[in-house]
Amino acid sequence: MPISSKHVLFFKVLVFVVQVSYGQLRRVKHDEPAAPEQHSARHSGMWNGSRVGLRRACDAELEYRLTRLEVQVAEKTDRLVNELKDGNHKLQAIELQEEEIRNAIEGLRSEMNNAGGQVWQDEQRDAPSDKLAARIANLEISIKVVLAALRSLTGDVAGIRRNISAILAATGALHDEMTDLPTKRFISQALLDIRHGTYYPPVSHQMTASQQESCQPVNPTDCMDIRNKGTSSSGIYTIQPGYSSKPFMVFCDMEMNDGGWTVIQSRFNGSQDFFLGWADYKTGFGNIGKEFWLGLDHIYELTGHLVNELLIELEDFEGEKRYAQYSAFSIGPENEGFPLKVLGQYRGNAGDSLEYHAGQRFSTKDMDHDVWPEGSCARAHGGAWWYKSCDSSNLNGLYFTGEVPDNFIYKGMYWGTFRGPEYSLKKSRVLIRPRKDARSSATRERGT
Ligand SMILES: [Ca+2]
Repeated sequence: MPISSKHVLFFKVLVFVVQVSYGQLRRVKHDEPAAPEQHSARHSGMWNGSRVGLRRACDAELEYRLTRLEVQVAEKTDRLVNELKDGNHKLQAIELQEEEIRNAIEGLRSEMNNAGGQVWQDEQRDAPSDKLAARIANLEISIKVVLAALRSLTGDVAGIRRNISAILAATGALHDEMTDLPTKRFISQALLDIRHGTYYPPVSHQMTASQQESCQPVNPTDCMDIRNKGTSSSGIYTIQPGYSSKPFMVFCDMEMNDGGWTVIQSRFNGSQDFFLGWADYKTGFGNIGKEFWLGLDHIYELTGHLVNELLIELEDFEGEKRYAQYSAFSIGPENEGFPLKVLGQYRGNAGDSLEYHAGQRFSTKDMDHDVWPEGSCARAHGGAWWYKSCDSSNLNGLYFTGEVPDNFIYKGMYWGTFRGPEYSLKKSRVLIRPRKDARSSATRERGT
């Protein structure tokens, strides 16, 4: 049976109860004073006795109807709770019924009060009437409880309705996304079309600018990669190491010692200021074709996941050239302070003035990572390097022309084992290239 008709039936029962009670009480009220003889003639003939009997009959009738009403309210409560759980589409009907029940009960109570008041006025209050009044009060409390429960359930249903709306919205968005996803069959067909040169991306699968970029010819990963592909002239090239998010330009030396070297530092005339801060050393500065520092970010991208060789070329103002080569070189990421993580075996003729710095973090004049607690090596020695406490080389130091004044010892661009800290060199170049054995593991990483 549909909910609305059940409620209508209940309402009709209530109205019937109200009408019957009202009619009964009206008769009690009107008959009593107006026709005592008639009344007594129809019944026992004793006026006093008939008044008492009538009141008792009235109480009995009220008690019977109250009992029915109590049972019905109790049943109705259970049914309403169950039906509310069925779904919120019934909510409106229940809200309407709530109002009707309230009105019916209110009408019944007011009639009973009027009638009861009249009877009690005539007869003074006695025990049965008090009992009836108590039951009416209880009934009223029960109805209030039902109404409160209804309101609470109404709130729950409204919350559930909001949740369902949110879920429906999310489901709709998911469905939209799913319809935008290419199917396996679509991808297979597109690959076939690409192979036959007949592929045109549909509008919904147009590539973004960055996706189109990734379809451009792949950049070489470093200068060795360029040399391996047959280029043998030194110069500026664009590379993109495997762990770099975007390509950048470097100077490649393709002649020195079989070539394939990426230059990470170059100085030869002092035109570029090297006494700079962390941000500059991180991102790089200078002119790639002249004097420059490639940048710790790029050096990390080139060496952080692929062990390189390191080559340092030096020249003094007398034209004397020396070199220091290390079999392995790798630095760590910025959050570790770009440490000189790996420094392999030295060979060359400049002497080993870097071993002292192995394992140290990079320091600049505004970023003190050295192990000299009292001061800043970078500020004291006018450079930026993997200072310890402090240095045996300082290739990013101040640019002088040869011998430095006493108060500038250690502050020049020096290499301790070549001309010592009192002499500032003319030229310095720092170059890297992947170790031959590292290349094969790197190509495996790239899946080529
Ligand atoms: Ca310090």
